[in-house]
Amino acid sequence: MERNILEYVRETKELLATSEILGAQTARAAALQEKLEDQSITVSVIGQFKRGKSCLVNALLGEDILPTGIVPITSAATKIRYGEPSCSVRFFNGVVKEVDEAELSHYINEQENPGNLLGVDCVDMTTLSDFLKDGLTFVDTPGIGSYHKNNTDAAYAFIKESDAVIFMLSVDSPINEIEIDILRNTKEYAAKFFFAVNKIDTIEGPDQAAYISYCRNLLCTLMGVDDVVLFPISAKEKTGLEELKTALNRDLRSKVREILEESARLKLKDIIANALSQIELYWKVLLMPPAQLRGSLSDLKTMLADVGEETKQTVHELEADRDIIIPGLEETLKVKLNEFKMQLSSGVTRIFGMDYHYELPTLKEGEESKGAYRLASELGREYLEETDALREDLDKTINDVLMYRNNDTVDVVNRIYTLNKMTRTLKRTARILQGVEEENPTPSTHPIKMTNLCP
Ligand SMILES: Nc1nc2c(ncn2[C@@H]2O[C@H](COP(=O)(O)OP(=O)(O)OP(=O)(O)O)[C@@H](O)[C@H]2O)c(=O)[nH]1
Ligand SMILES: [Mg+2]
Repeated sequence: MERNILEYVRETKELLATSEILGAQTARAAALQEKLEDQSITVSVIGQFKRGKSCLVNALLGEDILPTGIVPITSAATKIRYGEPSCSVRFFNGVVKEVDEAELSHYINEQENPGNLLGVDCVDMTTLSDFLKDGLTFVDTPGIGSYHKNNTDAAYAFIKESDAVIFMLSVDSPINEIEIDILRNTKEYAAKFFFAVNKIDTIEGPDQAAYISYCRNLLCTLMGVDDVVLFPISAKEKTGLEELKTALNRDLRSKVREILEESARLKLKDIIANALSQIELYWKVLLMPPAQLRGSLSDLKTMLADVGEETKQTVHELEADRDIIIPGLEETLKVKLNEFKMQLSSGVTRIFGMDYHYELPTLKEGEESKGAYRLASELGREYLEETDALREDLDKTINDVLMYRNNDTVDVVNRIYTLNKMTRTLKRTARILQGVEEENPTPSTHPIKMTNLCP
């Protein structure tokens, strides 16, 4: 590509930001732009459950940071960067809690936090391991394919963020369907692969050679290449790690730019594909038969009324303590407001099949309120006002969407025109990213016909 991938990411982000329905993809494009500007590489260890991923991360860092075990363990991704030791848990509701490293297991161990009841999104850690120097972010992901589906979902969600991947196999089970599926999926997002075959300490020389040769042949077929390098290791006995480290140092640190560009190209393609399907869904809502639309609108009104009632109930309970100052109440209500936004988003997705996201502010748990202490009744009233504003905002947005159906106004035609223009630009960028379209073709001489406005 002649133009820099960063330019495409920036342009796409600006284009997506002009539409009120593409908030989630705009946020992804913004994060991608930031990552490219920072030149930081994310390397994830991924694979089926119990392959020894967490053991490998501990061994590479030279510290037993992550919980490991014989039963399914890791339930959330842990991102580890270079820096003075720190550890914080990020929850889905936007709360970030600083924790002691020794407490980590309480949050990301399937056995201690079953089904991720605590709602942990991921963990951010920093440690002074030399291996992490030069902007490398190392990630331990949950195991895929165990009975605990939440771990599989969390791992797949994280694969999208990886630039390079250590794909973890193990000699105790030959490559299976689940692993083939993980590999197929990861190829869509990651630019560089390292294949590690773990638990090599459990088999003898001739069996090792036969196993490695079998894996190599199969991986060549799956990756569509003539050769792949495999790293036989024992994360437990700490053997074979130097070879893997040398390859990681050589291939990652010296090729940061190439890897990031290739990874950004794959990710931008995915962002565009998601944005296009979002626009398609939007059209579906617009073209819904009137009876179905009436049903969906009435479901929306019911949903908004229900959440409104719940909020009133919460505030009513606070009113009982109206003249009391309750420590920590302000923070609790901020968390509740984030949860309220998540509730509205999932309601719209359920009713209209349209992805809808509010930005969730990151909240530090237990942070001392800077201002004076406030009465419970005062905070309750503010909370009610904010949730009412959110409900009205959602009602208005959906009504704006319906305005598209009113064929009389010039405004409607303009908006449809803009959406179509956006669709064409996104499709063209996707084709350039795939290398099937020139970057600077001669401009089309055909004017756009108003009769071609609908996709
Ligand atoms: N013999 C042997 N056992 C290992 C090796 N590496 C890991 N194990 C064992 O394999 C089990 C699983 O290790 P983990 O690191 O928890 O595996 P994981 O892939 O992170 O597991 P999940 O997070 O549940 O997906 C533990 O009992 C480890 O002691 C190895 O190289 N050799
Ligand atoms: Mg693990």
